[in-house]
Parts: sequence; C-alpha cells; structure tokens
Amino acid sequence: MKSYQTFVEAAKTFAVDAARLANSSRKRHFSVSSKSSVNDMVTNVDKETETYLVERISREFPNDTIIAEEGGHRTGTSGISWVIDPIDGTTNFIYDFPSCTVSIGVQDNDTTVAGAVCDVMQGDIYWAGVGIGSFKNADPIHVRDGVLIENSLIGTGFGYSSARRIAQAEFLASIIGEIRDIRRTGAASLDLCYVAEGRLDGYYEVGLWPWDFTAAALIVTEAGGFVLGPKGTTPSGELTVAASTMELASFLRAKVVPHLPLADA
Ligand code: LIP
Repeated sequence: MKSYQTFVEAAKTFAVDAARLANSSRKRHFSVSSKSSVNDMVTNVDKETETYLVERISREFPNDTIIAEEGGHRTGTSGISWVIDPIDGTTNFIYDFPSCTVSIGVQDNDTTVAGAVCDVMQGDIYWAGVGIGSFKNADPIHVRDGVLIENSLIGTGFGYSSARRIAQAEFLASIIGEIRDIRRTGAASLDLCYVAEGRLDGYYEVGLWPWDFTAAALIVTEAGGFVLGPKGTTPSGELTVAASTMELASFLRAKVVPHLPLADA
C-alpha cells in the first residue's frame, strides 16, 4: 500500500485543483436542480467537479473505492476509500455567498488517514494527516484554548425539510442563552475547519453525510480538538459534534442527544 503521506499530498492537490475548476465556473451561468427538497439544490458545477475528481482519483488510484455526494461511487479492492464532496455549501455557491469547499477524505478501511478541504472562493487549503497535525496552507493550525462554555462561539447548520428545520431551530433556541453566540456558514466542512483554527469553539449538526465531515473531522482532531458522534467519537448523520475541549464537546452532545432524532424529516 502507498504511504499515508502519498494520500495527504494527493488529497491536497486534488482539492486545490477541483476548487480552482469550480471557482472558474462561479461567474458563469450554471444550471440548478433540486434533490430531496426544493432547498436541497445541486448544480452542473457540482457534477462536473465530481466527475473531474472521480476520473483523476480512478486514474491515479485505480484500486481504491470512491464515495461521492453526487453518485460517482466506485468500489475498489485496496481497502482505501476516497470520500468526496465536490461542492460542500452548494446553496452558498449558487448565491455567491463566500462559504463553500471541495472536501476530500481518505480512509484506510474505517479510519480516516488524510483530509483536505479547499475553500473555493478564498483558495485556502486546510489539510491533515493522521499523526502529522493540521495545516492551513503552509501554516500549522490549532484549536482555540481555554474557552468556557458560556463564552463559546458555536457553529451549526440546518437540514432541508421544513419539519427538520423547525425542530433544529427550536433546539437552537433552547441552548443559545448558554453560549456566547452561534454562526451558520452553510458548509459543514468549513465549520469544522474553523473549529480546528480557532475561529469557532465548537460545532454540532444533525443530518450530515460522510462527505460533509470525513476530511474535516480529522483536521479538527489533528489540531487538538475533539469530535464526537451520538455515542463515542465517530461522527455520523445522526449527530456530528466538534469542539476545542472535551468538556464543550460533551456539553453540546448532552444537550442535543435527548432531542434526537432531531434530523427526522
Ligand atoms: C450542506 C452542509 C451544511 C448544512 C447544509 C448542507 P451541501 O451541504 O455542509 O452544514 O447545514 O444544509 O447540507 O448540501 O451544501 O453539500
């Protein structure tokens, strides 16, 4: 098997090149269609960027599995999986709102060993490898230290069905008085990278997909942060939590879990 460093470098290169491709289409007219609901949109740029990534990964890593948001799945034999979101934050991309990324996670069986998240509009590349730390471009990044729960800035997001969004907003109202404030960027992978670099103290969301969080969860933990799921430390569609301290991560999980399945449509 290739070294994990090979996957780190490849994920970074693929993410940067795919983000450049997506960004070149940003000012051009593009087609928009909806998926699970009228709010769950996808553009031809999502699909073209995914096709680019699937073709490049398949060419350079022909025996690896690919798991991709817009359906570009390939089944491999190597035990290595590439988990890709061609544009995380599609709504933002459509509105030219500055928060969308290309996210690429690499897993060895079920363990994430490399992750790269490229901010499409800013061009910044967040990346990490298991055991080597987290970086933004060439600079090491680390979570913000010493935050108190009542002073914490928390990111979150909302799903696509009205029932789910109402339940998520009602939950948010129940905790917003116990924290500093919330931020809602519209791209889970970027929220998680913001935790890794200290722009956010914590983040929680229900209803995500593996391509939203696989790469950025590693970037959080390699930056000294903590990632939790509904039980244990594996994030999932049921619940993804990240924070600079285990105390804050545990606080957020303890608040959300009694309300699950918050994500139910
Ligand atoms: C988005 C997530 C975001 C969530 C949005 C949406 P997409 O992913 O990154 O955190 O709140 O509802 O799911 O669909 O833009 O790739």
